Amino acid sequence: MDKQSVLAKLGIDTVTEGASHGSWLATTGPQIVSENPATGRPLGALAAARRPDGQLVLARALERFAEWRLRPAPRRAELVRRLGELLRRHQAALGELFSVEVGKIRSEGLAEVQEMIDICDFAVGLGRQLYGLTMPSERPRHRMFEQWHPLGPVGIITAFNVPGAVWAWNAAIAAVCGDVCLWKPSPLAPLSAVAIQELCHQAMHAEDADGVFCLLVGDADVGKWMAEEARIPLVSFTGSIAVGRSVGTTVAARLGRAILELGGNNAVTVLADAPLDLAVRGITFGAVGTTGQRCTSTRRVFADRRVAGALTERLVRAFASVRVGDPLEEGVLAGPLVSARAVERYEETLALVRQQGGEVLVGGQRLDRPGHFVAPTLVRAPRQASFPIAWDETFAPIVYLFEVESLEQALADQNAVTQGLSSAIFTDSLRAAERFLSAAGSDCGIANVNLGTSGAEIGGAFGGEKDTGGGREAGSDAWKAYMRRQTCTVNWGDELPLAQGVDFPLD
Ligand code: UN1
Repeated sequence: MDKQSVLAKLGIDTVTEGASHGSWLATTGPQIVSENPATGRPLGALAAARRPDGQLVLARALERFAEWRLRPAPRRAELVRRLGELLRRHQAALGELFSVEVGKIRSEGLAEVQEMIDICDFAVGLGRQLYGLTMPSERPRHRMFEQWHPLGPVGIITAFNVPGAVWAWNAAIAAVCGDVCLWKPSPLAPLSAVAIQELCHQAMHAEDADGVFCLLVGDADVGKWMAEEARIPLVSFTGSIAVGRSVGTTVAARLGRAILELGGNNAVTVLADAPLDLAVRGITFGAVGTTGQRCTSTRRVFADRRVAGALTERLVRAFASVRVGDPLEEGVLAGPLVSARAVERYEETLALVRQQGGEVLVGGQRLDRPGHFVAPTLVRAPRQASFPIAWDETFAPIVYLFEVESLEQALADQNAVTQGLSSAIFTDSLRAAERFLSAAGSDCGIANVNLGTSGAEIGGAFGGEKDTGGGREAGSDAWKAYMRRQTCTVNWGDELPLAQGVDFPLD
């Protein structure tokens, strides 16, 4: 698929600028080149935004915020509904652009746009559900309640692997909550961000809402500025644990808020009574989907020794049957990794796997063709305690298969790592499933029974514990992070009774 035709379908002639507050700004930073990972060839280039561009965009966003926060939430939601409509209209073209720019297969590109549409729909409904509670006051003739107000500009920093949906989880909710957004996408996916920003312009301009959605395509320094900038009360960061730790501490030092969605090291436990068909499909999709580059991708499998042999055999067959190739080609299930560096990391990881006693059962090498292709890889691993490589997340389709004696051992090993994003168990035992979901079970933000670790729906709150950062985005009550809570008490009587019965006589 030629880039020109994908962008043309989205109504974009040329891409040159990397920043927008509703209109494009002439940025002057170094060139950011977007590359098609399936060919290694450039797709386009634009001038990066720098700190001064950020300052300018923030100033305009703050002006918009002063007005936007006073529009009724259902009216704000109406504009998010329009954005959802535009995403529906351009679903195929935008999905293709995701495929061309980051290498996900067509179905996953389309699904990502679907996820953006879904969160817009969710946010539209939320526009009439930003509920606060009313509490009984202990004082006579007093009314006590809480209300939720818009927070201000939200900094959204996203990763290459989900070039649109993670922005949408944050931006659609933030906009309905009355906030304005400054988005720094991954420099590996700038064209996708530009295309989405263009749709934002179309949704917002006619209703005089430019500046609700702003874009800053820049390098790490722009992200650092967002973390430091006191006028950005909330920074939502998706990326590595190392960078997230630095963003989190920088934001905390100025007493700002951060939503951190960092690395996972997601495990599937397969018990002896597991429905094996489901387990094989769930593990294979979890490992190979998005070429192993989701934060929810399956990295570790703990198989009860009674079923390990049969499971291994079936996984070897499933992995070997996965067609790797051009992500837009029919029948291909795994596209390329995102960059040459990602292929190097895959190879470095496999060298350590072999050094540490892992046995590659299928895959284990890069493919001899242009672009950044690698084979989905299944590794038979020794005990996790003596296999340190399994404690780190490698963003590639590599799965470690461990044999365990019991559910207890699987749980202990699953939870032993520092990350805590997603987890799953395959079993027909109600008691085992409930044990897994109990307070003494999986310690992850996501815990599934008889389905894999990846592919969460937007209706739930998404995020994880421990080094995954503790943030929650998307559905459930994640919206509360994007607003400020105000507790209010109104005295409608003629006296001033004090709480807790304090007596304070004044003549
Ligand atoms: C991510 O990789 O950062 O649950 C998010 C999933 C997707 C989101 C992935 N809905 O796999």
